[in-house]
Amino acid sequence: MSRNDQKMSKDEIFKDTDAEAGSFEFNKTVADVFPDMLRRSIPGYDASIDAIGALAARYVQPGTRCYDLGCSLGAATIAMRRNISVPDCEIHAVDLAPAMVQRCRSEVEKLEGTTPVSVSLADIRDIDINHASMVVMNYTLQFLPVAERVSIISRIREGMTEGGVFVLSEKVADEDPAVEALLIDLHHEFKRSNAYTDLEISRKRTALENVLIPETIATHLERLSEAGFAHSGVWLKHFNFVSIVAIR
Ligand code: GEK
Repeated sequence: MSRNDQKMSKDEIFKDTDAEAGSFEFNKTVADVFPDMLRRSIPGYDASIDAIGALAARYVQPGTRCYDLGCSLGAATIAMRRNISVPDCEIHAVDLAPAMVQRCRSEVEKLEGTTPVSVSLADIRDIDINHASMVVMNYTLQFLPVAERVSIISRIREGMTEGGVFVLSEKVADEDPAVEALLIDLHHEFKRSNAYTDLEISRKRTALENVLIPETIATHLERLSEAGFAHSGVWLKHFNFVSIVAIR
């Protein structure tokens, strides 16, 4: 399956739903429309997946593991698998949502290639990370409690091989309130241009409140440095969405 082959059912979740329906959940309804939702909602999403492929070709070391943490339907897993050019690697994809894991497994089964892939239903906070030359958290850390983020990043760094790469993509907040307001506005304009209505945008925003908690770029870079990553930097920024690369 490629990005372009993924079944693209249209995301209309917040079109008819009552605004008071509750917090956002990664359930079957979301899984069914997920590729469409991500592409119409996250500026830079496709670029992040392309870069994960390019980084896999460059950084994955023979005989090591690759992790896709918060894999959803496996777009990053598929990008890694297509681009790993060294022998004896394994890819471990992990997600907490049963609907995501079920669909991810069926997408992975369709893949050709030699690198074995396991898809696990698990909480990122409970898994072991060992001998990893590549770890991806593509728009996932933002859903974990802020207080637990430092220990997750430290465990990732500890489980990585020397010279391994960590890709961290996130929605971020800006320190400057005026810039923050502008970036939110530009993001909403991006969504309107992708055929979401104002009502859908505002309902989704309410549903994500206290579920998706963005931090500043400075906070992410400081945390990576404190966790012991030798190098880190933003390689992609589109409005209030970034992708950071860190090297152990
Ligand atoms: C992509 N990376 O297409 N443990 C495991 N999974 C979790 C946890 C947790 N504690 N919390 C949330 N998730 C994908 C996109 S989506 C991004 C990632 C978005 C999972 C959750 O179930 C969902 O599948 C994923 O993280 C976030 O590149 O929806 O904006």
